Amino acid sequence: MMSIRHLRSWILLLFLICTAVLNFSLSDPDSHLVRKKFLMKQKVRRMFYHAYDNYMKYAFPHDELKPLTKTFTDSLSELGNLRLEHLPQNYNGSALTLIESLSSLVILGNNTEFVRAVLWLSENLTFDVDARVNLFECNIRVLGGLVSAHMLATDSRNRFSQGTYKNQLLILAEDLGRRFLPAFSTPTGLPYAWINLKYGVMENETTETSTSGSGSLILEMGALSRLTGDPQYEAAALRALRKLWSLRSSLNLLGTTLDVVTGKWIEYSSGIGAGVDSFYEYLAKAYILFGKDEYWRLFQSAYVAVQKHFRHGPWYHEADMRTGHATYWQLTSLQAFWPGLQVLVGDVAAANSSHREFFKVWKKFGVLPERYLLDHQILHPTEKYYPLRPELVESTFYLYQATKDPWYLEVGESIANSLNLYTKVNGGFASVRDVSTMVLEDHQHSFFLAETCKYLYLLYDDSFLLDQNYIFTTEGHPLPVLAAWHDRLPEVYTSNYTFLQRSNLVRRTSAMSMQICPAITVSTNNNKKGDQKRESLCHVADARSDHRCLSDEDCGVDATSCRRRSCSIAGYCGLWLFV
Ligand code: DMJ
Repeated sequence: MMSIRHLRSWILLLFLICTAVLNFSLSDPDSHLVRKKFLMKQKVRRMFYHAYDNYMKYAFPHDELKPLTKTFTDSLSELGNLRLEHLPQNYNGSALTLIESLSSLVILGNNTEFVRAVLWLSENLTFDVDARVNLFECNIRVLGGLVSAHMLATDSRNRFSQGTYKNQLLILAEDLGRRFLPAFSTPTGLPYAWINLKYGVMENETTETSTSGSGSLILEMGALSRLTGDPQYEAAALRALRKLWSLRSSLNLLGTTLDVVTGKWIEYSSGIGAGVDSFYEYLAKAYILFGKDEYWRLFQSAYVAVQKHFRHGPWYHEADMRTGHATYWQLTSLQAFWPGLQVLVGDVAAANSSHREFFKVWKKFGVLPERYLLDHQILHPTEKYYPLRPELVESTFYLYQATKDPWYLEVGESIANSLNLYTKVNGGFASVRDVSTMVLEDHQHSFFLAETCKYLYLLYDDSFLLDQNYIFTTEGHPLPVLAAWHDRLPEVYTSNYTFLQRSNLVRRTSAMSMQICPAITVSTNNNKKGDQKRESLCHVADARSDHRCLSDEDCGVDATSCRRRSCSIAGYCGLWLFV
């Protein structure tokens, strides 16, 4: 038996060792970072469960939580339905927030709850409901949520006990996908924006749709086709995307809204925000997921046109697709996803400079207002709200993946602190109705769980990304990049892998690193010596090799910051006259 004196000495020794270890770790910047990440990850985990548990308690199986009154809203038919038309009579929700939470539960490592949720959905979810829904919203939230969760349920990690999972989520996803198809029966192949899940396209349905609504369905519908072996979903989405691209202007710009029957543009002004955003995003991500050169070509032309015509320093204004002339000088909170997309294509410097400006506006108000008038530096008179959107933290996550600059961890911390300070209430997280007063609104949007919390968490713990490369849909649902789905894997990515040797295991530092496009070599002539290295996709080389120019158009875009190059009076391309 150990004497009391001996025990005391052991305790003292243990105490001294712990203090020494703690002192050492506090003075070591690396372990300071590890500790910070750990604490932040715990904080974000608490945020997610505060939102999730309250949803499950007060709203499930309805669509979304009303956190102030601790009730629910069956909002699937309200998404994108600003005038709240044709709301269903007998619709009791589709557990929207639960579907949106599935992939986040996996990323947070909660397989037990994931399995419970999947089994509940398998037994209870039906799409045979008389509800008119927005095709785009239903695609990114419900179809995307189901397809992604199906892939997570069937990956090598065996989350289910033997035989319990029998592709139930895929069966539900296919049922939903089939209900989408009548929307595509238009003369142009562009889908109607609205579809009744039970009855198809309704009589006298509006023929107006948006660029993002009709042109960014390819990830979810493509994945559905690959998983089911039924090509019609991918074919419908691709046909719509090609048609949309064929309607671009001579400047390679698209408008915001158009008619699905005539294919005529309705709103010629557009930017990178509402109504257009995910169109660009899906061209790049479709290339990453499926490896088709066509997506890359389209993306490259579209991206360069955006950089040329919308970009003004770190900001992006809106412009008329026909002339490229600026229309609205506004920051919209949806635009904040753009730096994240830029990271994916290697344009990190430009991403960083825009991200900093968005964050300045976040700091100014405490959250990001929906619309901010850049020319007057004031809030838009009516769109002063912040509905818990994820875009800024999404870009912060991508930038941290690309740079590992700890400053982005601080940005994430500041975002999390604001969310806790201004939007956390007893019954969940509430949207902000007016960022100038911080008056709240009784709504916790499902994307808060699908995206905001997920990207915040991944910023501090990206272990989910270590063994598998994923792309995230526009709603934050991960889809694995698989050689079997990809036209060019593995050779297209192998040279860019970053490896880390860890106890005999060769692992990538992060699977996201595979997606960052390296400098691209462009052949300027048949002779190899003429090859030029471009810093990124953003760089448009001078049209003429002697750098002489007749107009600004001849001068391309500078890669480092994507500044537009201009033609001097003397007829030479240069940055000294950039706009
Ligand atoms: C989400 O539904 C998606 O991120 C979509 O692409 C844009 N809007 C919301 C979040 O703000």
